[in-house]
Amino acid sequence: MYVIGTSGHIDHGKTTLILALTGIDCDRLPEEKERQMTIDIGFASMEVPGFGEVSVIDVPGHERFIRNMVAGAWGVDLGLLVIAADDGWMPQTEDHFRVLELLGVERIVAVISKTDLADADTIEIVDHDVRERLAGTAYEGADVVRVSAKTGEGIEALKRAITGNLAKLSRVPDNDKPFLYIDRVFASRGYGTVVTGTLKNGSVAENDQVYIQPGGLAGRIKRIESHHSALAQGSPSSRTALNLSGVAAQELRRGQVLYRQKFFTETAEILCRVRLLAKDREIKNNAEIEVLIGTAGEKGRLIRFSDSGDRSPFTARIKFRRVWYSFPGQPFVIASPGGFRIIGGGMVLLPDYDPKLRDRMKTGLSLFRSCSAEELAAFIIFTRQWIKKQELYGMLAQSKERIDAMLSSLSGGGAVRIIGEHIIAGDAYNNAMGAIVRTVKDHQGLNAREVSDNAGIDDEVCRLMMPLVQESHPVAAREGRYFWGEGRADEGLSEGKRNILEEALKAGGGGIDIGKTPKESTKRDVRELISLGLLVSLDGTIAYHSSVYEDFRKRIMGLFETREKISISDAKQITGLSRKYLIPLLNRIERDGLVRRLGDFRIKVK
Ligand SMILES: Nc1nc2c(ncn2[C@@H]2O[C@H](COP(=O)(O)OP(=O)(O)O)[C@@H](O)[C@H]2O)c(=O)[nH]1
Ligand SMILES: [Mg+2]
Repeated sequence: MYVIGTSGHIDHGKTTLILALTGIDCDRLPEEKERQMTIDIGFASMEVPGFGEVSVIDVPGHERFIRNMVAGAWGVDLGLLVIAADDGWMPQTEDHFRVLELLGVERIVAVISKTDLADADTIEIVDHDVRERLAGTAYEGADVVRVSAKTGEGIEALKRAITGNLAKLSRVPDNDKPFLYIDRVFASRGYGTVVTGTLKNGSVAENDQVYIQPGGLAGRIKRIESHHSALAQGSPSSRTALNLSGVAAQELRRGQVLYRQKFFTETAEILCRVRLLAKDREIKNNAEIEVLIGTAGEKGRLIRFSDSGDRSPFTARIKFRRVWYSFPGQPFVIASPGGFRIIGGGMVLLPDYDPKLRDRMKTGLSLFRSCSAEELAAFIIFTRQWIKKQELYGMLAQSKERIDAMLSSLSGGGAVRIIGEHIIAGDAYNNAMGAIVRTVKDHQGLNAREVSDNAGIDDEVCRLMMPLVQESHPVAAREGRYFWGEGRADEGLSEGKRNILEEALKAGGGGIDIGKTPKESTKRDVRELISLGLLVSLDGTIAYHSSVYEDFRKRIMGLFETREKISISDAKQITGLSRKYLIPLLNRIERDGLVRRLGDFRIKVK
């Protein structure tokens, strides 16, 4: 489902246009009737062929009601930017247009309204002006439709443009993490507490347990309505009314966010990307601002993060007066305190600004090109250096599957390493590896905890990395304590051992067969070389030089780039080994935990 929303200067005919499109008068408040002016957001819906019932939101154009305008415009999929033919593009048209862009509204249709009040030449000039203003923005080339709500001229053409533009929208994301910013609260006689809002990012069902912040409230969904029909399930991107049990209407208000599973971070300070509307909307460092996000608004101070000069966009911290809730990638609008003037807007990069990570953040900013979800994930992992998968799932608005896909793409590019349930930034992994190796070298016989303390690395990460350290370095483990071996292959080994290594290297895939060696001392040397990690034992008797083993292992694991599972003959082809060596080699790779058997095939262990 999709949500359409109007925007534009006051008196340009937005509310009248919605009446003409839907038959619904959105100016429902007595004060709105009296002053003939939209003060609060209004709601309607229309049947669009092929799309069913589409929600329509009307917003106030008056600059005094910016908060309400943003509360209506967030979550809109298709914007109708209304420009009166007799008045042209006005300051509020410009502001609203920029707000749509800042909030990431995907498409717009520009509507030249009140064509009955202007002559053909004037309409032509306005049309030309509108197209020119759209050029070079996210909405370049948007449809421009001329209508008169009074005569009905152009209304059918507008309906067709709406259908055409809805068809071009990308699919509404369903990340199974639904949320709804509350815009209205009722205490209904028959039902109890009812909240309304635009449902995004997932579906909700009857009986779902939901949480509401700020306030730390929890409730259960008793009944779901959309456009006055009861539904068993609420779908994303539609106006939704939720009848809740377990929360009283008095505890609820516009600006609270309702969600099912946690991915909003409670925060008093964020790191964000800020874009100013225009040069004259400069924000002084440390200035008081008001941040409008969803239907919420909160005051705070904006502090420039890096010396980006006067250029916009720039990176900044926002310190809020009170804690509130956000997620990476969430768009917002910045207004002057009191919400009288729109200054700019931006996007949350990190919902929990931590001064200790300042240097990592600074360096990590270079990861951003388009501020995609994947870049945001990479940035979080980079600044934290490591994070548990579970924590990342609870921080991002994407589904677990999407996050896993992003992680595998990031790990494919080397930006992150995934070890079990941990995700480690690529550079942090290398540094940790270096620190562990230095520590083990300098202090013989430390246990894992002591290694992590000495290396200054998280205990759990260190424990996870030890087997990987051992794989690539001569580190032996005895009874939970780590020992640096006699050195690398080229250092300090006895002549006998060096000869064995040389022989093993020359033998390549033939390896060396301990069973064929009569000499006890050679057998002992081989066993020691194995414990140093310089030789790799395939089975009881065959051992490979570690670099030979590495080479075969890489070739075999490389097969998984083009297939899900590999057969013996696949492995045979890529290694050129006979079964005699190939089977023990595959068994060794299996013991290393990289593959497992599935019938006659080997599949990759994730
Ligand atoms: N002549 C004419 N007047 C219109 C038209 N559309 C709206 N109006 C009038 O313009 C005024 C403002 O309209 P309204 O819909 O409240 O504008 P909004 O502030 O953008 O919502 C009202 O008096 C409307 O009757 C139109 O197409 N033709
Ligand atoms: Mg209006």
